[in-house]
Amino acid sequence: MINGLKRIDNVNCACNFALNQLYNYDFTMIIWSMSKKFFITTPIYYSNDIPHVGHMYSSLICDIFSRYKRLFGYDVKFSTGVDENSQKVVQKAIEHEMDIMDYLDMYAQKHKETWDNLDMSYTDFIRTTSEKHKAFVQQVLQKTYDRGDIYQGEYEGLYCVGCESFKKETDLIEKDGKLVCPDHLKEPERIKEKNWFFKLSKYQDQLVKFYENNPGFISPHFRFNEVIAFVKWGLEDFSISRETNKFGIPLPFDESQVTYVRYDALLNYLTVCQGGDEEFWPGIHVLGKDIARFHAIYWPAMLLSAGYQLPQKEIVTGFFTVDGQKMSKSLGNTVKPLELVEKYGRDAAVFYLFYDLVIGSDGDFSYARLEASRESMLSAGWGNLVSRVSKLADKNDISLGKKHLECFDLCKDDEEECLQDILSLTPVMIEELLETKWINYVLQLWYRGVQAANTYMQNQEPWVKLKSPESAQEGRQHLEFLLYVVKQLALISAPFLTEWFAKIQTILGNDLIAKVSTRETNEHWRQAWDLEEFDVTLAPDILYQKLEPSV
Ligand code: ME8
Repeated sequence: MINGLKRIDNVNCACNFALNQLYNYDFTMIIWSMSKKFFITTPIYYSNDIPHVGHMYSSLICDIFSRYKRLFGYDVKFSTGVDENSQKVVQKAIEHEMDIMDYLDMYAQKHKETWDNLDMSYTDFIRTTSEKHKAFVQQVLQKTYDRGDIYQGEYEGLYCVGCESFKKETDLIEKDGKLVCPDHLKEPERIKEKNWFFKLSKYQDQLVKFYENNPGFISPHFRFNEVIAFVKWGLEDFSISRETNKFGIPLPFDESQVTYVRYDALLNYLTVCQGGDEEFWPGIHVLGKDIARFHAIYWPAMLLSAGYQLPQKEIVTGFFTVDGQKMSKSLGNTVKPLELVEKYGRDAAVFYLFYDLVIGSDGDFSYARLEASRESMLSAGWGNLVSRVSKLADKNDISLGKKHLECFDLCKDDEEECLQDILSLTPVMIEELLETKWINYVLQLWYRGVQAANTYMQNQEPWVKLKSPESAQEGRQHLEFLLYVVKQLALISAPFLTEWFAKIQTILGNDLIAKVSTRETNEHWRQAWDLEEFDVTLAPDILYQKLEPSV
């Protein structure tokens, strides 16, 4: 027994890949479950363009966790937003001959529209030009200054606007005889100005101690090791203000300078908790590997200085290429979320991203694999199962779904045994799987269940049994059982296949199942999960239209 959570000791697990490593507990994750508040954040994205599929991926991780957590009874706060006090955003506005605030308003709106079209269940959308954020940042700056952790110095160095950070020559690569930023392939600007600095070096030992005491702080673990090695190598203080830029938040102790993205952006995570939501902090951050040091070193040090608790966990995602190439505007291969949704549907895009790409590793986004997974796994696998079961049951006037135990006993081959394991899961076990094994794993387990259910249907042939009076009763039992299986699989899929889950709610026509929502904390999902016998008023429908062949 761990803190009241039942260990899954007696699961008869035929499905090796699924459950046999549950004992590799990630204790920090389990600790989240003890509080009934759950707070998760995306990075705030630069508002100089519309979001691309990399942004969509980070945001979806938060969305899926949030939806599951609501089902498990948590009060969820999921925040996202835009990073606006940025030199590159200002430069873009000038290039477009637009007023800076008009430009920022336009992109904030486009970001919101993208997330709304993707049905993201965020609760907070922060803009760092908001008065609330500015006031909070100034308050933290003053606290940090009063502690003696901010001092004035002269900075001379190279600044990459694309990265919004200072660079050392050793960070650069050679291109056409010039030293350029490896990510933006542009020469950084040489800057000499008076800046205010944050005493990062003062926190080196405290950070190392914190990492040692919180081995689950960063996932995946190899990123954690990179961060620790970097900190042990020695930390340098970093500049938090700019003298020459005027777009940012004025320092309360020196109005001639503004603080900007490198300092203010991180504070967005606390701004959203001010004014009533303080108890949600500390939260969990999802972020890309490009900003891992920023989040895992600068941010905890800033919090230590200002006297706040450190984040619970940081989930660092890898980067993906597109059909083997770096995703970039100049190559014209940027994958736009709204185009994906329009062509393939939201749920097919989500399923592909989490079935094919492992959180934390670099991966390759492939249109061909997305199409294949949509057609063969979702359409021919899940869609076919729901459609065949509901049509056949409807045709034979079946109005009940039931967990017939005798049907369990018929599951003989390996695949069908996997179905038994999935049907034996409890909500607590699903929550543990999600937290220890993550979304990819739950998705894969779910898909094994879909395959197993199709195999069961194929082996038992209820449509044949229904035709003869001697076996008709057995045929009806199979269909009632399969309706129960469809219900359980649909409930597992509710947080990631949101559109299709809504369709299945209509197809099944049961009052309690119809009430399940992943957008608000409610008990209906647990109650629906526990239903072993339930009425249905079937309204069969097609889940997935076949895609037009691509040209
Ligand atoms: O860095 N593959 O904003 P940003 C996967 N404003 N994910 C990707 C990706 C790729 N190829 N490219 C980007 C910023 N991402 C700052 C953050 S937070 C306080 C400030 C994702 O618009 C990934 O999550 O450049 C990465 O961290 C984020 O987009 C960077 O977004």
